[in-house]
Amino acid sequence: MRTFYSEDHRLHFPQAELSGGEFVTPFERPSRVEYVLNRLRERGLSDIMAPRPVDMAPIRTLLDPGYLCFLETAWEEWKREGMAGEIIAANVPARGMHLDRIPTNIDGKVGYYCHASETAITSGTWAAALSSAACAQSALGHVAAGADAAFALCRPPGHHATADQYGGYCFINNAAVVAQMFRDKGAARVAILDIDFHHGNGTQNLFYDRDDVLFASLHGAPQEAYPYFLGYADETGIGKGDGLNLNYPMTAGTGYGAWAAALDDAIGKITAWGADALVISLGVDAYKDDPISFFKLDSDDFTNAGRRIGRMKLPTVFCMEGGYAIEAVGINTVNVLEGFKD
Ligand code: SP5
Ligand code: ZN
Repeated sequence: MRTFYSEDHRLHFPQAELSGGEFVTPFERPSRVEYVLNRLRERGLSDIMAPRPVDMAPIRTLLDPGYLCFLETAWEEWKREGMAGEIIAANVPARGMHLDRIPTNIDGKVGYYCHASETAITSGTWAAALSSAACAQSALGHVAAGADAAFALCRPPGHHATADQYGGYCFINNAAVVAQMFRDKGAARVAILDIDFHHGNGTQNLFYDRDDVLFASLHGAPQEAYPYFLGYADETGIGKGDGLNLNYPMTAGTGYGAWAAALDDAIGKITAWGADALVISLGVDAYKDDPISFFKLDSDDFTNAGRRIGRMKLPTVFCMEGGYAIEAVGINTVNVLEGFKD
């Protein structure tokens, strides 16, 4: 399986994440990707290519123009206002306030376009987010040209980003862009299966009312886990999208038995629906030692999960999402890819 990877991800390296009231080195850090690259090479998956330049057209189709303009210019504006540190949201529109009036002040704009203050923007964030999307697009191109599957080693990740909000370490929803491009290239029904520990709120949101893209997510229950305000089982889609949003929230301590049962249920529904292309939001933070998550998967379980996904025999693009137990991120990610190929 070919991997698409851009070293430009390194341009996104904020120094600070607000976690438990402290500034810590962000969990989502550049070295994550180095562990995955090393493991790919160690296992002989050494077909690793740089992506083609990003294609803005599908990104503009899916995302809000004001949001894209904000991401492109935020750092410059922030600095122009004389802000000393990285961009961190401090004021967000809350209950009882206007949700649709965009401030002119950069601090206000940041709050408008952000949903989670753990995610900082720094000078290279936009360039890195574009390189991440470029990896996803090239992986899609490779599969559209006939490959069974491809792996986009995306960083920063994407599944928490909506049409007009960043957060959860995500800026451009790479998996959603791939799904849209599968559609544009003629796939009638595209399924997105999100196995990251966190609910893929951005992806759900982008396709909630659509009947051409099914979204299924296995994640920590929102009562207990970020993103807290979306991801309940009763969110099933709306309008013609009704029935095509499948949430599998699971409680703290969930192990592979219950997790794999949810995975099989999602796979069964994707198959029954008749998907002709598949996008995997490949987070490995369901791992037992992940520092910010609470499922209990072992490394071997990721191989088994990959095998189950592979049995669908669909053209598949894997987009890297989360996973923060850094040394194990490479092993667990590559285990999914190897299981898929078996
Ligand atoms: C792509 C992805 O996996 N995003 C995850 C975003 C998680 N945001 C919340 C982080 C909360 C960190 N608090 C950690 C406390 C550790 N004791
Ligand atoms: Zn995650």
